Amino acid sequence: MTGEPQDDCLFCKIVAGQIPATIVRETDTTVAFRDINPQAPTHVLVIPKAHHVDAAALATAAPELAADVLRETQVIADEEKLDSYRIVFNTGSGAGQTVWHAHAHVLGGRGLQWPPG
Ligand code: IU
Repeated sequence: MTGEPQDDCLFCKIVAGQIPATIVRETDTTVAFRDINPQAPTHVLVIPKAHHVDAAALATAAPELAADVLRETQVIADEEKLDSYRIVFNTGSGAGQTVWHAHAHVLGGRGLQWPPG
């Protein structure tokens, strides 16, 4: 069920402290940690603690929680002293989503091309 921890979800396991991650910030509702395969000098993932499969499901089921995630991306950008950065929610396998727990990528610290690949 949406919002409930899922036994087979890696990000739910990070939230539960069952698998390691380099956590940079935590709030009552969100966790931010460094991506294990960074695509930029700063590459942090911000996730809701509650399980929602993607950004669309999160925005529909829990818009205030979606706002918490977005707010945290701003805090990360400030803490990482990023003047320019990109917030990405890959949504669906065709867009490159590989982990089915909503997450925002915060990418910065280098020039970023547009359009993305
Ligand atoms: P995607 O948008 O679903 O493709 O992003 C998933 C990201 O999660 C990807 O950048 C992975 O490198 C990252 N990641 C991680 O940081 N830690 C993990 O244990 C796993 C994936 I699994």
